[in-house]
Amino acid sequence: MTERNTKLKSDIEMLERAAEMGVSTAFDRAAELRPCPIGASGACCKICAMGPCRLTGKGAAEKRGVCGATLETITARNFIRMIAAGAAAHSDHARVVAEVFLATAKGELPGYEIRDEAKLHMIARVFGVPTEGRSKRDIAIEVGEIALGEFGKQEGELHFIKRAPQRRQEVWRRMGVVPRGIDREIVEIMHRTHMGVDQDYRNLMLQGSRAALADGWGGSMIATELQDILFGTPIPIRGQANLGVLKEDEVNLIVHGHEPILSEMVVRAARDPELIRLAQEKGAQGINVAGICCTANEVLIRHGIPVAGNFLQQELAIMTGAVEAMVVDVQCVMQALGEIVQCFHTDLITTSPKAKIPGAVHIPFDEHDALNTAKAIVRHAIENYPQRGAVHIPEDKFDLVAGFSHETINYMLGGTFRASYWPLNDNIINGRIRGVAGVVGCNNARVYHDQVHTELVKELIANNVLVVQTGCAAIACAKEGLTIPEAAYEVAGPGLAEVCEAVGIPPVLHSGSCVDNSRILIAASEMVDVGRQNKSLSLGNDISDLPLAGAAPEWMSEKAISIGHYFVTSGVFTVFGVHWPTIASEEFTHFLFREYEDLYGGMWAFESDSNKMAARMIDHINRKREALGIHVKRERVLFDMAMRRELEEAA
Ligand code: SF4
Ligand code: MSK
Repeated sequence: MTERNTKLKSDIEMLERAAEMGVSTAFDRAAELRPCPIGASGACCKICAMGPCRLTGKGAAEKRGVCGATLETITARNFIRMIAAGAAAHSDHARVVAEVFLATAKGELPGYEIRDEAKLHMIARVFGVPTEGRSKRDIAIEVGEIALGEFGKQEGELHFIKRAPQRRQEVWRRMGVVPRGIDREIVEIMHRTHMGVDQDYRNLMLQGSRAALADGWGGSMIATELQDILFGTPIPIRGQANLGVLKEDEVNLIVHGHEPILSEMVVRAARDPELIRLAQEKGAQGINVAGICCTANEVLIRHGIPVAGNFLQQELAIMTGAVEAMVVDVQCVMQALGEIVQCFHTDLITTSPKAKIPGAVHIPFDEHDALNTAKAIVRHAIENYPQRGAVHIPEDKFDLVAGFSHETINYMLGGTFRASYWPLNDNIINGRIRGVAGVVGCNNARVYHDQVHTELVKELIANNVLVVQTGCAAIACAKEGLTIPEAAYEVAGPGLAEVCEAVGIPPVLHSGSCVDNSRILIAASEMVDVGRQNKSLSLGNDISDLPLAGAAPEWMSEKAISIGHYFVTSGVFTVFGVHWPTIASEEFTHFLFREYEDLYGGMWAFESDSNKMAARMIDHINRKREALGIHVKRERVLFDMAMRRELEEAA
């Protein structure tokens, strides 16, 4: 086997098996199929039949498409179409959650329930829904109706915009980018980028920003909050990650995709005593549910379900020969799975009317009969167990701790009675923690699997930067042992290690799935709010004042561009790896990389090398510290467990 883009032992074992069997994986196809340099740079326009127009070569900046479109217009149109697709994916996921939420509130979906009443009340307050003396049902119905209304709203502002710091809201209003309704902003991108409409890159980017904000502070946030109310707000939970979580003597059922509406029910169905008995009758010891991609994160943070792998391991999980069924819904599911399963007894089960794959068995997921549909899926997997052939499961699996929702971080830092971010601000001000970084996003077969994530994160925590993670990035670091408290002593800098030890958290906090990036927005807003309440703990008046940076080192999906852009537009310096999709236009790229900071306080950057990426993020954090006047370490007593107890006793 020639070298492939991975150094992970378990990947290599599976790739060797694939080579022996003549099975092609994304690692092989990436080696065989060169990416198109024109498309990758954003210089190709194919939005009308006079094209595709490719503005390449020397003097490309002076060239025009057949219609006269410039390189700036073409790169900007391509870029905001990525935002539209990413925002649509997150938001269509959120719409399903809102529909299920509302139907649950009305008592129409017996399998689901309103679990987190405290969060229901909190969201009701944000929506302006009265709670006093009202039943849970009535409050939930009104919350559900408002949430669902956010998608088709034509005027006004999205409700969750109010959760951002006042100063940030003013920036958005000044720029005219406050989203009106989620669907409207996505549709308007598709209209503006149609042939012959908006041909001014600055104007195109206003709509790109509005749609990205409709994702982060709209669709994604609605998905996160309503999922928490339905399935429980995550608290720290132990788990394991990597292909080694698959079991040789149990029925292995993998859940893959994004929406917990399905996976929650599969997890519940797999615990059904009757089905466990059936599995035993078929010769298995039990039923092992494991996850891939963001569905894995959803069931990990709420149930501790093991993670079989991240994006680039979906095919490798099938290659073990130990998977009876892989059940998928939407997003990040490779079409190749439909072919690979033909070499094994594994069934690929699609469940969404929006996502069918040749080679898969389709079992439509019916929310009205959710548990029974999930049981049918589990039964299908069990029936498949006796068909298993030769199995090879890599041994490697790693312990992890996940479930750091914004509420949990609040509680862990501040304690029961005074849950607050103020100890975090305090430790940033006293210099023990240099700043905070959100490292998120996908894997990409064009770079070494997980390596940019893990190297970047190790460098950041060694420099006392607390890292918050979601998505496949979080799984990458879990597999490197960075999401357990012990990582603080082994890898983190002394200041961060001290705080982690005092509070009892890992230096890398796994916060959930891709839609849960909205948790990072709320955490950042809270850090600003703490300073509003207590000036001595102030880290500025806006998210853009915080010593905070973001990165998606191995991004591949359009959702990552939407996420990156809502972070930038929210005031966060954000670095992406792999390649930069507008690089063909110096002028447009300069707009995103430089001028955006003047407009929004946050800007984009590109860096493929993990060390240089870390250096740029740390430089940015240092600049913010300097602007806040906290760059010189101020000696303060560490807010430790004893002090927390004292505070709680006094409260
Ligand atoms: Fe070419 Fe203009 Fe058509 Fe794009 S819109 S394909 S640049 S003619
Ligand atoms: S699953 S979007 S590969 S993070 Fe959310 Fe992973 Fe990226 Fe999909």
